[in-house]
Amino acid sequence: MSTRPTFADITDQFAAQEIELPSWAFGNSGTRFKVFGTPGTPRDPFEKIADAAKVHELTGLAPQVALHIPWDLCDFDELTAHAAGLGVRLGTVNSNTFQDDDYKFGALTHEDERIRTKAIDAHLECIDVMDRTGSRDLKIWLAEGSNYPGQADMRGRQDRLHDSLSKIYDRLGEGQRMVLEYKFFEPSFYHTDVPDWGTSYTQVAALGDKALVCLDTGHHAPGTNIEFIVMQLLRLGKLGSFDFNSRFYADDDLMVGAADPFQLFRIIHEVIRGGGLNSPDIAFMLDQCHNVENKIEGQIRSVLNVQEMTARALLIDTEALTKAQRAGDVITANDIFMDAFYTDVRGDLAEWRVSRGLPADPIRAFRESGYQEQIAADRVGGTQAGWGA
Ligand code: PSV
Ligand code: MN
Ligand code: MN
Repeated sequence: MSTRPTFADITDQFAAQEIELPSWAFGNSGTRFKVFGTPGTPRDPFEKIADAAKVHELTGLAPQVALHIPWDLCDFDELTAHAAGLGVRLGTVNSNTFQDDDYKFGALTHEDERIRTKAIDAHLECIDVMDRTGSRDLKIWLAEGSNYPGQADMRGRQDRLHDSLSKIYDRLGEGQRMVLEYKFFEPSFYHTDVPDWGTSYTQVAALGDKALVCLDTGHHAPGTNIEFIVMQLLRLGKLGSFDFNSRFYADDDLMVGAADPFQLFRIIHEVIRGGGLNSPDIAFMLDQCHNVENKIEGQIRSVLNVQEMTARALLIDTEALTKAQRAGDVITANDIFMDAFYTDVRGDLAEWRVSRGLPADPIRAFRESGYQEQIAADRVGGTQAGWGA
């Protein structure tokens, strides 16, 4: 008798799925070259939240929105109420120490105590924001490093990073956490102060339980086995959050699942294997830019891609897989894995959505809703938000 789960067996598990949207995905952003503006792009954080809420309304998948400080500075009591009124919550607060001249040679690692203190204070202000919005996580991505051998004292920078992070960690309140994101290069090209999961892990492990690693799927060298890192961080209890996106070359920030759906499937398989699916301890976020595609549609497509690969990964016959693995039956083990990956769940998912009062095809529903035309007509005047505004 087959032990392969049916679609009906897995619905409860993906029904509970929540994916956090980044506020900056709704602004004009994309590349170092031309950023193409689009009519209807939000002019302030309130309009970004409204667009995010539309994604949630049509998919039921995205009840939380991450903020970026200072890009989203505003009255946070009003923003929190605005979000609640639209059926979403404010989520991860992302700090920004990469757009100020003072940070040319570093922020939390800077040799100059004045600048390092300024960078620490910027993070403490983010925690003040979290107190107001009820956000749990402070996400730290550092654009720090050097371009030339000999330019910087890598060891001293690592020590100062620890000291800076400790001061930020100490300010975290009850129930609040810090997640430290790594990235192997860019904007620095010789060395980066938090280039890999090992460095992030080392730094957060030295702080305590409230500090965890953030894994951005676009921040690895080509060919990296990302699902192995997912497995290891889950094993260590240190995976705090994902920044999902996909890449062909560098940190492309394209729609998750667009470049390599099989990689997304493999990552989610390890999430499930490690007990991380729907875990309240892991934030499943998108970190993307939409330069040429409609931004709201880009976010809808992305959350649906995550849902689709989750459903496929849940269809793996784990009992048979374990048996084949133990027996050293390589071909059968691989067949079982691939069989789930190749299962087309789109029809089942569409029916399931309808059974939950959601549109079968959320992108089509968005196009038919007239929302895009409405915001293009309404949002005239003011300055459109971009990556940095
Ligand atoms: C820059 O690489 C970056 O894409 C990081 O992934 C951050 O998470 C994001 O910007 C927002 O600060
Ligand atoms: Mn990221
Ligand atoms: Mn990135």
